[in-house]
Amino acid sequence: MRKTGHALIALGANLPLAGKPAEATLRQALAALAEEGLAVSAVSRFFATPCFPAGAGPDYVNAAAVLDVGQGVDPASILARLHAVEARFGRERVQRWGMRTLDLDLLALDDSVLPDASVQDAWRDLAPEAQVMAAPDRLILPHPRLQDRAFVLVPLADVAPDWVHPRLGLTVRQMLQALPQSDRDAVKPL
Ligand code: A4P
Ligand code: MG
Repeated sequence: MRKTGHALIALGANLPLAGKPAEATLRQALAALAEEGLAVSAVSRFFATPCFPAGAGPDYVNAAAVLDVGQGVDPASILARLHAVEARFGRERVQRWGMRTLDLDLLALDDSVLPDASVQDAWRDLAPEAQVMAAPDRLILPHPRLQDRAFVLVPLADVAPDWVHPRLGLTVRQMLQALPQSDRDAVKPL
């Protein structure tokens, strides 16, 4: 039995929606999560971050949040509700890593490793060339790219600095410390 139910999520947007800036979309999305039964217990600052891959579009606004999801919740149902909120805010999956009005990723659910340790490890260790080509067709937890990305880890450090990656044994703070200083410096509070 899982004792707690805390989901960590990443929010990102790099296109305006209905004439309003990405920042406004993130605020509306946080309110919409509550309507989906996902109680938001902490929200990071909002950050301006350079688009990855560089040149693929405008800068992003990124944030992270903690959701209280209760005991024994089905992780797939959390992702489904994140997708429902994305759909409400006009997310269109045109191109992988493409521009979007709202992207919500499930970063972690407590110390869950899904679907199992070897599959999580394989996705996490994917070569950069392969990352562009391949997208998982099932839920992978923790999110396979979270340890690589300052635009995820800097906001996450606001709300869950001591969360330990169940496969790497590192805290958010330690994963962030392992990134190049230039990556961290490029993530600027709005
Ligand atoms: N999927 C599996 N595991 C997960 C998980 N833990 N969380 C599946 C979310 N989704 C998960 O995701 C692709 C597939 O992965 C889905 O079928 C989902 O069920 P997606 O959200 O549909 O597609 P995507 O967002 O285009 O791809 P992906 O892999 O989520 O891209 P990323 O990694 O989210 O990158 N630059 C900056 N500065 N800031 C950003 O936020 N975001 C991206 C998107 C690119 N560049 C960015 C940013
Ligand atoms: Mg995504």
